[in-house]
Amino acid sequence: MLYPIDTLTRSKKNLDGVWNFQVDRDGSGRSQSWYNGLPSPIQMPVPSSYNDITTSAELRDFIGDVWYECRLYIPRDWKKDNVFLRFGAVAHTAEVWVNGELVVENRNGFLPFEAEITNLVRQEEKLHISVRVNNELTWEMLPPGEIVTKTLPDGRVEKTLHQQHDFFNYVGIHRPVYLYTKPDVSIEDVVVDTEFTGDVGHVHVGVETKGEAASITLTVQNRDGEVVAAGSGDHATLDIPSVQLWSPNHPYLYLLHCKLFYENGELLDHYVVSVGVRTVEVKDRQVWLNGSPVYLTGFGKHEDADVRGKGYDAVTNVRDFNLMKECGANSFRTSHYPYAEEILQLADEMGFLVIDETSAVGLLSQGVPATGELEPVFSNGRITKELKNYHVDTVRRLIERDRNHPCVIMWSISNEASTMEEEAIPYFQRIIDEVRALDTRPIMNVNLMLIEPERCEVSPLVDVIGLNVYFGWYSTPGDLVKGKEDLHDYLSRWESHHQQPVMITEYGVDTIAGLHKSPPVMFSEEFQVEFLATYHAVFDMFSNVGGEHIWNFADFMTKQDTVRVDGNKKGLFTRNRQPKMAVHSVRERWKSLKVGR
Ligand code: GCB
Repeated sequence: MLYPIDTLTRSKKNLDGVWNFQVDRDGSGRSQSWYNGLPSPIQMPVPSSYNDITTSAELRDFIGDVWYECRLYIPRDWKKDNVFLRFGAVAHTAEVWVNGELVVENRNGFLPFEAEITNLVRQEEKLHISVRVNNELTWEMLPPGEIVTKTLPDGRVEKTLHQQHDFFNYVGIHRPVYLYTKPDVSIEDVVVDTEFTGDVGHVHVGVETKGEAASITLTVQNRDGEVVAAGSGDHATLDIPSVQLWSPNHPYLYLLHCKLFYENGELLDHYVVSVGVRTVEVKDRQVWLNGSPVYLTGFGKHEDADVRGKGYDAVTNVRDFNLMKECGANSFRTSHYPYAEEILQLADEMGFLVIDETSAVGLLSQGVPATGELEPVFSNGRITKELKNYHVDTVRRLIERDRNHPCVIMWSISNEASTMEEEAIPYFQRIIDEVRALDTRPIMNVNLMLIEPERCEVSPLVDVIGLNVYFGWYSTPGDLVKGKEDLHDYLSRWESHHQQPVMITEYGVDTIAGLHKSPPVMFSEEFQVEFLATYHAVFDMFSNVGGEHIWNFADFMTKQDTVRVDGNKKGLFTRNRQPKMAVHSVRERWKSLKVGR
């Protein structure tokens, strides 16, 4: 599904703004035909999570259905085109009606979906779009979770969400909503892959079309608008002489124009893709970019901001990227779900290497113990065929959505699954087979520190091993001497048992901005500085460590819990995107690190 853009043959209309909204307390909205109009709506911004927009604790923690609606006119000049309605993401499940007709259902809170509504468009009347959104998690979807219901003495049903992850279960219409047009004979998909020999860049292009076109032309323009390569047909390799390679320090993007023509030369469809020429591979226990080893510096992030929750917000994103550049980060992981397409577009433009993660977070026993034994989930029937199919569908949709982005260098298939079970092998093999059938990028799986290197069944199947490590925090809290020893021992064991590079995908400590302690104690800014420095010294002892991502870029909201003070405070920045003290020493380190170490 191509991202909607304006071209010579296509138009789009952004529907973001203030929509009508209503909570469906007893789940009767559908039987009462709320898709024809909400009885007593309030105002709700789109895109945004709805949870923090009002002052109601009931709405923040509500479990069940809510409804959104908006009405609009279709532009006159769209009459002859096919019209599509596209949602960037709605968490977690959605049903969409247009003019009272159900047009699409979606069960994935982090990926786009759309419906063709050409037949429902009446030019002289307003279009009525209605969306039912549900935020319940089950073990047949990702992220997994469970709703436990209890009937109270007064007959009311109380629902409690048991989730596997710590980030707040923000929900709503989270990403931009578009109406867009597509001609009858159209470009349905474009797949781009790049490599280079010497100073010639090779852009391999595959174009999928619908309908009968007489010819397809492909041209590559440089930043100055000059055509630097051209070809034709639905499969072609375009060679760019004196190519400018894409990298974090030089995020050079070309524009690939694909055009479909009728026999008489009439233009039928036109689509444009940004192309960064670069290669990624894993060899000699390192990640290589454009033929040289690259050491990843950066963060695990979240789509999270005050008031907006997980709603897409360009202001926050550009600020985040500026802060990351400023402290020497060259990369980030989309922990723990696919981020908005607009974020990847920005990463292409500003130059960040992205580890693109699925929403498979927490395929583990309920309530992960910080230390000790994990209960099985793959061997006790917890992980079902439905969940596996959902995971396969997620990686397929993720790759189809993101594969043209030069910023994406790796797929992360899960975060903190129970990978010491033998039964995890066929499950993950199926996911990995799906990824490999669709794309050539390296695959990573991320382990929590309870996974023993000698017993991890999934690591042998992947190209890069992600490790989340919190020794001296969740184990031996506050003791960095022991924490350092344990980290060293853990990394040594990974080094001797596995041949792949290891990426430190998480390390960090909760830190209250403004809390100062000497000598350092947990939660103080001094402790965060010391913890990070201690870890960095250990990473530098291992040549198989291919990168370090601090957990987290910024403080973020979690469910209410005794171990969280107004959210997870492991950010290097506050939730308002202001620096904590540790930013300075991290910047000094990352700016002085040699790319390949
Ligand atoms: C982890 C999880 C991450 C949590 C983090 C923490 O291992 O992957 O989602 O937020 O620990 O701070 O506890």
